[in-house]
Amino acid sequence: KPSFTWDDALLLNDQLTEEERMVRDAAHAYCQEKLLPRVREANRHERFDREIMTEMGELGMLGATIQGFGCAGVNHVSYGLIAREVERVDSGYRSAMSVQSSLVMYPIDAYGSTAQKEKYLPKLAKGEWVGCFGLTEPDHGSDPGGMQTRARKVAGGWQLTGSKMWITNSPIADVFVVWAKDDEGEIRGFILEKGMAGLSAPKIEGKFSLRASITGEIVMDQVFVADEQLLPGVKGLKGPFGCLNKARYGIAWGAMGAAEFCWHAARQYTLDRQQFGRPLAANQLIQLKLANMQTDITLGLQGALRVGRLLDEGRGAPEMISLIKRNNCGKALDIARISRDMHGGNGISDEYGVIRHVMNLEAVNTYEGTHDVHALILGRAQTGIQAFF
Ligand code: TGC
Ligand code: FAD
Repeated sequence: KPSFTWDDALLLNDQLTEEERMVRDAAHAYCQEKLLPRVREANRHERFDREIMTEMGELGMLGATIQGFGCAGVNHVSYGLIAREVERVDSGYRSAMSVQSSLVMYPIDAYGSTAQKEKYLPKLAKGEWVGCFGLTEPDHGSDPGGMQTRARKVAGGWQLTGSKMWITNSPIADVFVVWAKDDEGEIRGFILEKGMAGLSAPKIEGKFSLRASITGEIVMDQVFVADEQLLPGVKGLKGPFGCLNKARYGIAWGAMGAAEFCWHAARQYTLDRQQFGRPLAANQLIQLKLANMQTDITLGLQGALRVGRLLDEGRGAPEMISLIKRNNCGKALDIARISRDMHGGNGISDEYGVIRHVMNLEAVNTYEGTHDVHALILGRAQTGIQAFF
């Protein structure tokens, strides 16, 4: 009979091209050799090692789908495979990578002027500059359309005032892609730079999730931004949402990487650990949990691969991305919690890594559109009725 591979049940590997496998293997090697040894201390001490951006840049992992400007120019499936390998180690490292790629480099490439692309993309691709993306505000998270940040037109440019909250990378960012409403109430994108008068990015302390990623605010007090810093190619919410499509897609792959770590850890732990005179893995309840993990991860990866192929063909709709972002993040969080339980008391120690993934996936399930907000997007798409308000 045909053989069965327990950790690649539907033979995802066979569905990849030679080039995609090479990208995945290079990302896997870097993540296991360079990121994994750092992550426990980084998580314990809430520290993000800035060098990581330079290392990722050297490997072509930043803005990987962009053509030219020193970027790798790979397809969406390869980008997803990179996200899966990075998040297998830690969601915080994937956060840093995906914000730089999908939320900073992508809008500059998609909506920016030639001068903006030439100025920013090569340095961001190398990790010489770090970027952040400011959409969420203290009083507007799920409803970014209600944002209060204002861009007033003044001679030669714009004056930005307002604050952004929960911004990945902001305290160490050189480049800030910020969304604000203009005098007509239209949402516009601006590129700000570290050091501009009136701009600050204080760190948010005390996170119990994504501790290896740095998060902060963006505070803008009448920041003057020259006309050439406006992203000319887009107006309205579709600007930031266009970026979110890319990032949410990567998260759907990434969350499965974190889930795979937790599943493999649970399998190995329950094979090794003896209770009642035999391995934990000999119990039906344990095998049921492992089978559920295997099923959810296998299907989640197949969904992500399918959407990646559709994006590469230009047929990937935002609702498809909502479906896989919601499903894969929710399933990954469940898997991480169950794996933690299967590790017993050891499961709460960071020696085993699983509790770190549980804590991380709480944020991953919330950012880039919460689990329930994506349900509302899918509900609207099938009923035609908007249930947000
Ligand atoms: P709605 O009326 O639905 O749409 C307004 C305009 O936007 C267009 N649009 C999209 N365009 C492209 N892609 C999408 N996914 C789009 N979704 C909507 C839409 O066609 C319309 O265009 P137009 O031309 O007709 O004006 O807007 P709404 O205000 O009713 O939206 C509601 C809702 C809930 C769907 C939306 O606001 C939402 O998705 N909320 C979640 C917010 C969110 O995801 N925030 C993420 C912040 S960034 C982040 O979390 C980074 S974490 C990164 C990390 O560390 O990894
Ligand atoms: P809220 O919108 O207040 O939601 C609270 C709860 O209410 C949720 O359960 C939600 O599902 C529910 N809810 C909201 N509206 C409805 C409704 N209509 N019907 C039913 N339920 C509803 N943002 C950025 O712009 N850039 C970043 O780089 C970034 N990085 C982040 C990093 C971290 C670690 C975190 C935690 C967040 C980050 N975010 C970032 C913000 C993130 O996108 C928001 O936290 C998220 O969109 C949810 O917004 P909120 O926190 O204001 O929650």
